[in-house]
Amino acid sequence: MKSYFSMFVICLLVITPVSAKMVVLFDENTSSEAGGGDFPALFTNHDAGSTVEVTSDTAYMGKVSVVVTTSQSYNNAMPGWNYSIDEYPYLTWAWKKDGGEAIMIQLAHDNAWAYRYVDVKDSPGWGSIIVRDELSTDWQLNTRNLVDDFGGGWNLTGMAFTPFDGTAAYYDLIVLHSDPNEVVAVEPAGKLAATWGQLKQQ
Ligand SMILES: [Ca+2]
Repeated sequence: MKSYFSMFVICLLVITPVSAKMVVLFDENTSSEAGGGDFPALFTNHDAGSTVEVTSDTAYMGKVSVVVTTSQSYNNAMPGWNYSIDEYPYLTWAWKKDGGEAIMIQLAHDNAWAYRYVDVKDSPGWGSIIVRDELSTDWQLNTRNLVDDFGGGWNLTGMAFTPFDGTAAYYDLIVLHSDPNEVVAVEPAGKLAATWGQLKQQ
């Protein structure tokens, strides 16, 4: 009887699916991500000659990240983006800054701008949550509960990368997910690449 019970438990462990939901907005610029394989093309607005490119020079996860030059690039209505924050309340992203004094990411909610995270200071006074008081000059992983920070009942429709100053800002592993304790990263082939616990240790 005991062995039958053990087999039952093992079967449960094998067949129990990962219940968490997630959307990879950007990691390796693959066709399965929210950029459809051309993430930079989502950013149709560019201030002060800002550029958005995928680079293999540095990455938090995998082989590439996205590099953005000053002052900012954005789109409040990216094609196909209408992600319910009630369904995906957690945003995880990695970033680092080369030069300057700040780094920001802005989230468009139902085509409007109001939700922002920044390192160090919000110089324009747009209204931002300050993630940390020191600039992330090396890769820093962030996870925020969007419902806790901004309330629920809205959809993510776009994004802005805002380096402000310095040379450039780098972003990687931008993921919407439903459970901070579940797997949040997959490799392009769909193979599990890292668990949340492993990510936290990096
Ligand atoms: Ca990556």
